[in-house]
Amino acid sequence: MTSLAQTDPEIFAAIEQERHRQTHKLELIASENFVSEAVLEAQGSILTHKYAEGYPGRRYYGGCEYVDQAENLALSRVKQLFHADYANVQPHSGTQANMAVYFAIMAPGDTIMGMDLAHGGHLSHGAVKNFSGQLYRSVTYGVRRVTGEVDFDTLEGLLREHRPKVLVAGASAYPRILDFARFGRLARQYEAYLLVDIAHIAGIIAAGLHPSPVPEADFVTSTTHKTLRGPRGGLILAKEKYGKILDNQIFPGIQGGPLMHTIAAKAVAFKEALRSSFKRYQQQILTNARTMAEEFKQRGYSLISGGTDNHLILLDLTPIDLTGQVAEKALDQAGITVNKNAIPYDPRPPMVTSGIRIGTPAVTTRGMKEAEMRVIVELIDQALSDPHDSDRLQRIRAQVKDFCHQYPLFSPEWET
Ligand code: DSN
Repeated sequence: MTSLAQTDPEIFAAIEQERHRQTHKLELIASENFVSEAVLEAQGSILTHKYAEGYPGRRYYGGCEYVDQAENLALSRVKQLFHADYANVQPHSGTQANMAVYFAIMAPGDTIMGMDLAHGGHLSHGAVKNFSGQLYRSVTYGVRRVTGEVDFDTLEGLLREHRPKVLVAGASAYPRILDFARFGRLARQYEAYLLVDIAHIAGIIAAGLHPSPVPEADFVTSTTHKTLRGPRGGLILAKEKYGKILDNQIFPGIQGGPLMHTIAAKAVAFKEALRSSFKRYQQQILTNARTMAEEFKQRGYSLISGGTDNHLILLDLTPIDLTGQVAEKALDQAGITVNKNAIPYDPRPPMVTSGIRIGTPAVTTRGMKEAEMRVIVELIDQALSDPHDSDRLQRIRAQVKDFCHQYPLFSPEWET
């Protein structure tokens, strides 16, 4: 990046420091990942120059023949990956994908029903501070206090009482399999559209290691950068009959020019996800998460739902008398990046919380396996056993740095 270093040394320095942080710290934020060099090259390419409002073959600008090729490749690959009839790869984010679906089928004041943010749901599923909770009448369901799993009995009662226009399934901090077939049956019974937001688990679904919502749902939305390991962005899948209205909602409805460099990078990521190594990669994400869960349990930690079926675990810190805020800060000082996270029925406010969320996609991309997961839990345990001892946290940080040194951000193992 010699040109950047000369033109803008401050931004160059920020990027280099971030590169150093990503390389020398343990990235355990469940929604983050590291992309391949090929994805980075497409994302950083000259396609950023091109305006292409519209869709392949029907644009509002000339000179779109090559970006059309890129978007068509992204579309055909993502449809193949998820066995979907229709796809739109233009959403800039998962929230914009959700917004396009809502605008396609709801009028302001209609009722939306999604998982409570405090129980693992997402802002764009009807949270009060999000447009989805302000434009629409929001009703939320949650998980059972004892099992930590979706409370389908209460959910059905709410469906019967409120008759929402849209039922949203999907979560940001839910460690168990989501029973999309059951969501589908309930949505049909109570005549609600079913939207499934697979942002967190898209890669696991693409690999066939979590049931797919595509046969059950009217609409499936996702981000492209979490387990799917692509560039930052969103997508929509749906039955063909909704194609025209969804296309119109994304453009000209809520977005202008699509980000063609990002769409090309999405196409590259979808190609990578169709390779056989991607299934092995997703399997390793799951094995790593289960290994961590078992290791934490053996050390006496409490896990929401008692374990995990996917890429993340949610630690309840109440029994060790720590807040998520204190734990996140201590771990950060120790070179381990996680996020504080509300646990179901959390008495503490969102900036404090009683839990932390830990995910394995990024460390798995680096080639770390079960043995490394046990080392990571040992390091976390050491840091949390005395979160105010700065000297000790600094010593752990040095250990983390040495440990990370052995693993490139993107393991060659996943390149084929
Ligand atoms: N911010 C994402 C996450 O961390 O789960 C969801 O949008």
